[in-house]
Amino acid sequence: MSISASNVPSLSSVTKYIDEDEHEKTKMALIFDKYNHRLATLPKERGWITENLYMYQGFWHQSKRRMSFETVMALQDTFNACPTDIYLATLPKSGTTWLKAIVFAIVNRNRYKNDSFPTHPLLISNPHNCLPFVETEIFRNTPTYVNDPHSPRLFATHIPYTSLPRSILDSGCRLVYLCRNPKDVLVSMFHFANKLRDKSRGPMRFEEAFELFSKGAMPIGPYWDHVKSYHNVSLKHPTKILFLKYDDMKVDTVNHVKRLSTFLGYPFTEAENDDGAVQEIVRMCSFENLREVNKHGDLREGIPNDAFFREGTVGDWTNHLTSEMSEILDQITNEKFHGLDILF
Ligand code: PAP
Repeated sequence: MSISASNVPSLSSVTKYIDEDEHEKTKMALIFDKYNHRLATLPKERGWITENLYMYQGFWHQSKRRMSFETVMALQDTFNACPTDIYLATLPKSGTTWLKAIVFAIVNRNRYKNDSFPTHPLLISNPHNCLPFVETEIFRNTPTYVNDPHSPRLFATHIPYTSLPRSILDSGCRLVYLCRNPKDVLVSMFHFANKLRDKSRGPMRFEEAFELFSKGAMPIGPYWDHVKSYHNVSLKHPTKILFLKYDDMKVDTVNHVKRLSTFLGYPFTEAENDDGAVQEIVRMCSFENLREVNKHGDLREGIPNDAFFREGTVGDWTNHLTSEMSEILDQITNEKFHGLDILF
């Protein structure tokens, strides 16, 4: 399968979206049917949002969802990367939405330079619509916003490095990895799961989330293995893989936007620096601004736009974890990240 970049974003006719929805449903059904027989062979664990998680290639995945082991298998079998692609990789709840917004804004800044409020895509739509996941794009007929044919294709992914489609690994394209303090990831995932979980299962208790997280069983976890999979390669290929931390980005967003723009090959000119172009991107992609834009509507069935904007802070874990829970996670993190320069 090859996913090509679409042209100018247009909020076109309703008919197109109805067709697109039908196309997606059919394609999802085909992919699930093709790979679902593997389910019986995979280790199983209690799920956060869906009933179960299944271990594929050392990581826990949902089944029959856009983010699922079936999707990973389909991508591994069919996805064609281009050397000019840019990938943003994260474990869920590590700042994906924020990073998508920033990278979309950096790469497309000249394209929307003269647009007045509110025509910039980030001022009218969820960052997830502006920069798609490969996992969701695989089902689409016409790719979402993306870029013009002269820009690189921008994709995000939650897939661990070791399970990425071969063509991404071989293409030599650039990749940004963003990680976040495990305790804040746990808290963020806990709230997200309770928003999206099937009501018949009742709310998840924090103690249960903690227990599952600690043993690695969260969607696309274990947390530590996911982070390490990208950290290892970022050390070997620093010009191709940029390893960032949400916590650092919150402290100094301006310098991170500059660093990202240089890494991606879109450095700010002196004139742009003088004009405050960096600060403008920081402001547009701020938690407060994106939350305001996304306070209504749904991203897709059952996922409200506002589910991606909760607190947007560092350290909310102190309001959820007991000191004993905190110590247990510290101990696991120290062991798993021993000798690595990954500190929070
Ligand atoms: P995803 O992987 O499912 O797309 P992701 O965007 O990684 O989710 O995580 C959402 C978290 O990022 C939320 O954290 P919280 O639950 O601790 O609040 C959300 O608030 C935070 N977030 C979203 N947008 C921003 C932003 N612009 N700046 C900082 N944090 C943000």
